[in-house]
Amino acid sequence: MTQLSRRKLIVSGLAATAGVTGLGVAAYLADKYGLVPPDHGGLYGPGETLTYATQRLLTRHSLAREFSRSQISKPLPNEMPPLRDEFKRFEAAGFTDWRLSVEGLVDQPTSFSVAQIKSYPSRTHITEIACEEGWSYIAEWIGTPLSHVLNLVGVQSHARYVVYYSIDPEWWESMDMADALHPQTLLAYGMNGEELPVGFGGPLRMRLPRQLGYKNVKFINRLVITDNLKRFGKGLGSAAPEAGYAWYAGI
Ligand SMILES: Nc1nc2c(c(=O)[nH]1)N[C@H]1C(S)=C(S)[C@@H](COP(=O)(O)O)O[C@H]1N2
Ligand SMILES: [Mo]
Repeated sequence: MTQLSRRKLIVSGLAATAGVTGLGVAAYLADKYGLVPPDHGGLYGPGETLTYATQRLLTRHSLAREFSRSQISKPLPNEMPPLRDEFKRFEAAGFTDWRLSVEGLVDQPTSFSVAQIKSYPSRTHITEIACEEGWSYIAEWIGTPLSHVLNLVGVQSHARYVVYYSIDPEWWESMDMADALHPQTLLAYGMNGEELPVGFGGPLRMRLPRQLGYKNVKFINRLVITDNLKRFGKGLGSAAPEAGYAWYAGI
């Protein structure tokens, strides 16, 4: 079944349940469950709202597809050019000074070294990373579940989003708590059995296989937990919608 027809089916099912029809469903459900994405653009960002609301209601606990070792892509595409001087200084020191600061609606704002992150329980998964431009590859990722770090700092009960920043100021994103607490969402530090190469976001990268490539921000050094995305950037939830892409890029 195509994505679209599946979505139609879901919507008509939800419409029957809710006792309303058509696009009214999106507005009704989004309003009822607080599922309006930050880039909804008023009443008629119905496409964004519909995608986000239906995915959240129906697939909140589902896992991204995992693959077998034999399906890992080789050679890997898309190496990145080296970064700016600030990054190179961290790289030259083996990232011993790299910190991930976690702040906002948490009981204990904390700054973690990469070594600390690596000392926590890890998870691996062999998953596909898909760019919005159409290419993708499969790799084995290892990292600390984001949920583990959120538990350590004590996320407050009214928190709704995790905003995450790259050292590269153009790159920042946010995700809701359903994705932040999802077991496959990793603070990734390794790939295909090795240290995460700089080209793929080392020393630390957000890896959330249930969303498109651009949500998988590389070189992350800061997390801010919040209940409202309005005061971040242009208030659309991330840099992506500012450039015309959806805030919620679920796959
Ligand atoms: N800091 C940073 N993170 C980034 C990007 C970037 O240019 N800088 N590109 C994004 C995009 S558009 C995609 S598709 C993926 C690509 O991941 P890859 O390099 O592992 O292929 O990284 C995302 N994370
Ligand atoms: Mo991308």
